[in-house]
Amino acid sequence: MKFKTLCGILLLCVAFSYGALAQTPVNQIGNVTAVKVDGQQINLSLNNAEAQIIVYSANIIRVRVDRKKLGDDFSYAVTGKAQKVKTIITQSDSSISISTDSLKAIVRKKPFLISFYTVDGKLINEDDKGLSTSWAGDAVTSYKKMQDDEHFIGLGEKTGNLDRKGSGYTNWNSDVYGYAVSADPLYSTIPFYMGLHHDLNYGIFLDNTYQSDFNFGASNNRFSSFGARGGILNYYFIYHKRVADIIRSYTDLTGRMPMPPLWSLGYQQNRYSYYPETEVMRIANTLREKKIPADGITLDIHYMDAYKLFTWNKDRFPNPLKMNTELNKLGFKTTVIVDPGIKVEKGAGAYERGIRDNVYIKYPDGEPYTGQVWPGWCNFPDFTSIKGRAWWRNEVKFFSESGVSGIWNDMNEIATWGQKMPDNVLFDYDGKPTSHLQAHNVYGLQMARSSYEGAREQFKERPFILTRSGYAGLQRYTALWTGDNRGEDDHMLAGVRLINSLGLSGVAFAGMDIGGFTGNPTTALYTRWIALGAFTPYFRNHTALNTKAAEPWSFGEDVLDIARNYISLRYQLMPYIYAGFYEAAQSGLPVMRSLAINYTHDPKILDTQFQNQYEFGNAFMVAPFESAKEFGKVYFPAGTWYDLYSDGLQRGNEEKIIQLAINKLPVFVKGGSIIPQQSLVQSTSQKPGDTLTVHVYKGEVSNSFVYYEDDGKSYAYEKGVFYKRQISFDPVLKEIVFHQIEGSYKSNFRFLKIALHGFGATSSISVNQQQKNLIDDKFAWMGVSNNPDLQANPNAPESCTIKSILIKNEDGAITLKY
Ligand code: NBV
Repeated sequence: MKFKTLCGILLLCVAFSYGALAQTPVNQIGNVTAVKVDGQQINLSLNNAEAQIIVYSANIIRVRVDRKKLGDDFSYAVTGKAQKVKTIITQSDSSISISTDSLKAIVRKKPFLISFYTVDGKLINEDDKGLSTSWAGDAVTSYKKMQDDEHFIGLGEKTGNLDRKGSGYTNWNSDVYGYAVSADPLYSTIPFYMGLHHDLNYGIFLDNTYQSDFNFGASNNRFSSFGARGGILNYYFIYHKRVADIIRSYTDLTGRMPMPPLWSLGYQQNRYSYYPETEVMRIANTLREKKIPADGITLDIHYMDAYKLFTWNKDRFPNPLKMNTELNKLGFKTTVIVDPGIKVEKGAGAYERGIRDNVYIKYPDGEPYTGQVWPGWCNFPDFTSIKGRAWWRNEVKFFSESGVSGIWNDMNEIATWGQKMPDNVLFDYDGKPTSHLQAHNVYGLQMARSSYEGAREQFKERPFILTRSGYAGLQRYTALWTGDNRGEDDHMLAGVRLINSLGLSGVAFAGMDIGGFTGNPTTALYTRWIALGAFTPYFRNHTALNTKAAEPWSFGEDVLDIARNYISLRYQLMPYIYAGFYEAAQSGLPVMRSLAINYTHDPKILDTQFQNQYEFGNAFMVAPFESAKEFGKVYFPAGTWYDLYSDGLQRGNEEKIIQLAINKLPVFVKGGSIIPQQSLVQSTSQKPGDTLTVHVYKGEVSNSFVYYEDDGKSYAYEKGVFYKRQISFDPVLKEIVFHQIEGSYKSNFRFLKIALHGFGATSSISVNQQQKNLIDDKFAWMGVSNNPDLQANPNAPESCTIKSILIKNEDGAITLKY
């Protein structure tokens, strides 16, 4: 071979291998090459990317990284603005240090690595030194070193264990009819989780709407990682000592729920589908006749004319306004289902208005995307566009004109037959046109937002909005339920974990189909599930087409008794539950709380045998078990615990095997708890009696409870028309104090009955310094003693003995000393 030819071949080989190198399958972020500090923000140039580190608040540091120039900021999730806080930024050749009063980040320059520390130097979280941040194709991933004994919780609507260690998850909103208890992904995306190790807790929120992937040491023993298949790496690192504060900061970023209408916390009766009108009225009347308190009736797709949105089937529902008004008189509110698919039908009102306003999502050639779903071939509104949302808000008028009070957003993943929406469908994305790949995971959120905003404009009272699909921040507009579960034991327990995980991820108002959507639960399972449902935030019984009847009277008299007991209990606890929702609206803390919130570093709570236990508000601990079990092992975390029914005392930090009975859901009350209870009503539209019973359970540590009332339906509370009062218990000072009232609303209750549990022989108490005698009382949370309307109920659990006193509910502070 000639020398020249040889050189040529050699050159070619070198060029080829360089080319291959330049396109290595994984591209690392590289070294920091330039640093520019701009107030609380640091702009970094890197070999292969650009980055920004932004101090968002004393406890939140945001990281943005892109291979291109970092563009404008836009988020459907984040509404919280960066705050001005004291920030100290120093630099050396090798690193940059960023400190606030609560958190410190160190950026190493060669290569780029970020680690987070407490102010006293404890390592909270760090990039994996070798892996850092990299791209594989368009997918960007941040790799964090797995710390010793690190555990992970949250990530929204995700199946699996409370402790996510060893698992990996994908976020791509999916319609998963009758899903398996291990299925992933489900319907919604909340890319926020918390890591726990060495008494340190942190949160990471990856705000990227492309398909995202999380790995918590699944098939690897080196790292936890998060990333997305497109877009930029954009995450918020949150540090606080307490999980509750991390959730507060996360909801500072993504918003909190508004106060729900009180009726939406009552029992909701549902099936796919109740029709015609006579059947709806039969259900409503039967609930009243059988004295099962209820507030909601939900209409599934058969209320529509051939499933066409914004229509009523006039044969089945000749006069919806009249029917809904009658239901209102009986104390029921109506919620109707909506799907995003608008039938393509020349001349049809809503469809034509959508064409006129140019609201439908389109292919790149300008043809609307047409997919098949219930009504046939449909177009789909672009809820990511201002005009799409405006059109929907206006269409929602149809429901206010029909006397509807709630909107249930279904199929908004988007679900179509075939479940394969093409990638090349275009969305406005609020003026930043993008493909389905980026818009998919926010479609449900934007639909729920449009329904909420429409209802807020059109409805006279606070609306109830429910969604199946969503993205981080959905709590600002809507409640969420966990879709098409099955009538099986492991679904009931998986549902508990799903709701708990949603609660850890900012969504306080969540529920599952009680009784299971597909299939038929056994009688025992149905009974257990409906009792449990009374201790979930959104309490709805729902079942699919072609399943057996699942109303509380469908499983025999005993089940009816038990269902009535627990639903009645929920209504008596309404003041307590409403206060729980107020707390969620104020701080983001969920109503249904994984034990990881209050007992974060007690290793037992992550143990799979105890992971389904949860707190409902701050007072109750619920221990759910499979329906066929006769005995169950309960873990009692630190503190003193009372059996709800007998007041039997139980020390904390102990495991105990308890006997299970079908008429008794295992529920325990934490020592120190304060629980307001009202008289039984059949609907939240009924006024309870004028005495509020306030239960106080003696405990070893002080506690306080924020009692809250408002009218339960208008927006007046936003202008201070509420009644709020802190109630505290102090075992050292031996006092119970009702503090000054805040707000201008007048309480429903003229009297307070103080019910003391576990106060032993105490026979008198001073009320604002006047000594009064206590009365010995028999008390049961449910059953005959609280419900004179009912015959003696053989399924009522036992009663206990308490001490009580009746006092006037005065506006000034009331101090009781025992
Ligand atoms: O609208 C019918 C159902 C509804 O009952 C269910 O709750 C949703 O999750 N919907 C799904 C449509 C498909 C059911 C096969």
